[in-house]
Amino acid sequence: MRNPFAEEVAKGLSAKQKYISSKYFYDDEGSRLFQKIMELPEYYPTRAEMEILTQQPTEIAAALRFRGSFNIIELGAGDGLKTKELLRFLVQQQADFTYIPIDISEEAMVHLRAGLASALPNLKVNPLVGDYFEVLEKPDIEHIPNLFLFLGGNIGNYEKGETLDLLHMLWERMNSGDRLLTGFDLRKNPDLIKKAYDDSQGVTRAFNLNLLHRMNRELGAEFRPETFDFYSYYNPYTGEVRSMLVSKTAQTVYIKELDQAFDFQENELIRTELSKKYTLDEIELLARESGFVSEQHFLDSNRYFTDSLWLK
Ligand code: AVJ
Repeated sequence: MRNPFAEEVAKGLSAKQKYISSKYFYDDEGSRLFQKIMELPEYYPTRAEMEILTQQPTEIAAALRFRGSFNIIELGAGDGLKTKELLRFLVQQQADFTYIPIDISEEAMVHLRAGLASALPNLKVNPLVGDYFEVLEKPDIEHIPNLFLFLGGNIGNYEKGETLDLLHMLWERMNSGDRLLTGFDLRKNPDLIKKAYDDSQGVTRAFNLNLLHRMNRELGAEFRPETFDFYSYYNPYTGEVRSMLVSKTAQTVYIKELDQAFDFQENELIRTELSKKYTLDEIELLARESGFVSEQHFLDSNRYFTDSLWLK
C-alpha cells in the first residue's frame, strides 16, 4: 500500500479501540513541541537523566570494565546532547572507543556528527542512518566489546510484550560480555508524574493534538482538532501514564489518502501513548526475563530516573 503512516492510521482508526502509535508524534512540528516539553518545569525526566550522565561519568565508566578498545552504539541517538557528557569524559580518560550513533533521521545524524567534530575533535564517530534493528541486522561492526545505549526513557513507550520483544531482539544481536545502558523513568509521587504528562501550558496537549494536524497535512485528512480533547491519567498501581484524544461529538472524518471515512462516537477515544514508570525491582525482573544480568543502577539525586546497566 501507501506510506507506513497511512497504513498504521488505517489500521488504528479501524480498531475496536482506536489508537495511533506515539512514534508518529515526532514529525518536524512534533519534534519542536517535544523540545518545548523538555524545557517545561513539570517535565523532569530529561533534566534527571542529564544529571546522571554529567555527575556520574566516573562511576559509569568504571562499571563498563572494558580493557581495550570498544564501541558505544546508541539507539535513537537524536541530537546526542545527553550522551555528549559521557563521551567527553571517556575522551578525557583516553579510552579507546568508537561512538556509533544510530538514528532514523539522517538530518539528526549530520547535525550530531558536525557538533561532535567541533566539541570533541578526538572522538571517533561512525553514524549509521536507519531503523536500529535493520541497521544492527548486518553489523559491519568489529568484534570488540560493545556498550549499547538506549537512553531517554523511550523504553517506557512500549507495552509489556513489545518491551520483551525489543529487549530480546537486542539480546540476540549482542555478544556475550556486551553491555546495555537503558534509561527508565522511576515511580515517584503520583502527582508529579501526572503533571509532567498534562502540563499547565498545554504543550503536551498540543503535542498529542499534533497527530490530528499531521494526518491533515500528510494524509489529506479532514480532522477539526478543536473537536477533540486531550486526556491523560497516571495509575500509580501499574506505573502507567496513558494519554488519549477524546472526540467531543459524534462525527465522521474523511481521510483522502485512504479514501475512507471514520466514524467517531461522542466521547470515543483514540489511544496515543503509554509512558510506563518502573520500580527498581521491575527493572531487575525485566533484565532476567530478557536474558540479561542487571549490574548497576545510576540514579539522579531525586531518585526520579535511572540509567541501568545490564550485561549479556
Ligand atoms: C520521549 C518517550 C521519553 O514518554 O516521557 C513526553 C515522550 N510524552 N511527554 C516520555 C513524552 C509526553 C517521552 N519520551
